[in-house]
Amino acid sequence: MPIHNNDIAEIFDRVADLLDLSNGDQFRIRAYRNAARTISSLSRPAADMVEHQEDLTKLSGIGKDLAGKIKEIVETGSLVRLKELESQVPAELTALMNISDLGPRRVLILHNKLGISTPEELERFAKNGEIRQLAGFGEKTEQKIIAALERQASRNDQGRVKFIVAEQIAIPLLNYLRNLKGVEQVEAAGSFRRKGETVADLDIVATCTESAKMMERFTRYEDVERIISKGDTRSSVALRSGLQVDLRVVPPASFGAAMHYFTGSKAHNIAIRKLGVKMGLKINEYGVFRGDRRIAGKSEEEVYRSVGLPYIEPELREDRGEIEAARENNLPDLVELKHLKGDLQSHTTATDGKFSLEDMAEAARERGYEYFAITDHSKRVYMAKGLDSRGLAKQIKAIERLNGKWRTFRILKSSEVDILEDGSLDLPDSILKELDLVVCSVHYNFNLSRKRQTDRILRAMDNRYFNILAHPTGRRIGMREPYELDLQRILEAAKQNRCYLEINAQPERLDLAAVHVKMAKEMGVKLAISTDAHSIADLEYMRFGIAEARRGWLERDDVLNTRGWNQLKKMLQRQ
Ligand code: DGT
Ligand code: CA
Ligand code: CA
Ligand code: ZN
Repeated sequence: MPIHNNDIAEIFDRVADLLDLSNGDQFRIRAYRNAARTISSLSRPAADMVEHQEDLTKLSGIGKDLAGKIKEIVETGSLVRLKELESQVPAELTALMNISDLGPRRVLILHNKLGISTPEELERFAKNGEIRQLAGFGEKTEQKIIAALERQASRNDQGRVKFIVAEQIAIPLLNYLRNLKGVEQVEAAGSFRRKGETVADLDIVATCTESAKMMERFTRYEDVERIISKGDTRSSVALRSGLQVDLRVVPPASFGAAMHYFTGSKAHNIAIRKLGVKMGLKINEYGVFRGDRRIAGKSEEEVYRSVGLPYIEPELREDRGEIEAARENNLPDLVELKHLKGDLQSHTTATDGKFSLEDMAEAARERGYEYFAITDHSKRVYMAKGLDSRGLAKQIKAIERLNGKWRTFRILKSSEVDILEDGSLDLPDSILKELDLVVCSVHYNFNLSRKRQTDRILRAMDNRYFNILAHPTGRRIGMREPYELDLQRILEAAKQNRCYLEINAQPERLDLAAVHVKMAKEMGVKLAISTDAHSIADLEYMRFGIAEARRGWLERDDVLNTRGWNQLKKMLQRQ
């Protein structure tokens, strides 16, 4: 395996970290860090220099000792000094240092003050809001820690990342590229543009007057760990996060064709190409051709027009009927974020949320919502300190008091009631009848057979106060498979009982998934899009729910919470 400059830099940085953790000499620590910086910004491989026996001490910040260590790394692939240190410092703490933004000093503080030594412990303390209370660790740091932990957890074995992770990586990269000299258009294509639940790699299409220079700058982007290939019009890199990025620079006359081609999906492309063949057209990433003549390619609209179709939104491009619908001029007019009038699932400090009732409500109001359901957990969910009837009654009182404050906004009295194993609800009707809205969900006994799981939920739906089935399949992307369930029967029962299902917008849930969303629509069951927010920041998740809804063909009218309160209220009355 060739030793990249980055590998050497990483080893030096790690030595510095470990020296820091063990209270090492600050001078040595700085020397290692400087050396790491020097090596990582070398324009040619240090391995080459070693091979040609060049004098490494000519490099800034590299003395005899460090030159010897570089040689050692290049020749053996590792460093004895690093191994020594790794055996001296608590091994588990080094795992914490790999979590972004946690330098050795902070790891030591976390270890000494809170006894944290594993990522699991770190997550627990972060989620409990205990880290922000340490000196020098504000709430921002805590949120960063949680995000970093989730980024790690979300990378499943096929190397796909959740959409939100891809987004965090893609947006700064796109901005970086857009600011380069000569760059005209830069857009993400591929599964990322289709808002796939997970993304394997990023595909970027650009036009630029100086394409070779753009490639040069692209491959030097600070997050690049490895250059996989580099050419004048196409390059691929692997980022530190593990995500691969493909960049293609195309002539402006081909931009639309390239966007269409690289947005995919592959199945959609093939279907469009077939349509073209029937009309005597050749369609590829350079354009639409009749013989040798390019008849379209500048924009995607042109490409679609050339085969007699209106523009098809990226979220629909899965060859699941969109081409037929386009041909019949019957494409859905997809729901948008701005259509939503409220959020129908959220939690507060009364259970496992991070903000008070007042703060959550105020944040929802500031988003322009007309209503906002507070759905704290019920008592069975003891991990979240779920509320019993008395606790909920108290919250109802508090909500009624607060609701007096506003004219154009209201908090909906609600609960996320646990569906018990036998299908009964975790709270009695006597309290459910006091609520504006009852959201029900499964949190335990995931392993029941398909029949028992289905019967359990059907029975719950028989309760006349049941309104919305939340996170209906229980999946967590890359972490937990959905439980066994006959969704068809659930949807039939929902339709019959005037119940609804949820699209939970949490980026690792997205539950219902798009194909099931489409199934619900076809069966005439309306869906709620809810963030299940546990903090104010989580209210932002709504756009992921909207993306899933759009991937499932939903229009404004198919979504429960696009309605104003007066209409919604009627829809929540079962008889
Ligand atoms: P991913 O990366 O697995 O999350 O999903 P995509 O859809 O981004 O797939 P990717 O990166 O392999 O390819 C990007 C797009 O390029 C894909 O959506 C459609 C197009 N494409 C790739 N291979 C083919 C192919 O063999 N035929 C056609 N027609 N299009 C292809
Ligand atoms: Ca891709
Ligand atoms: Ca790709
Ligand atoms: Zn829940």
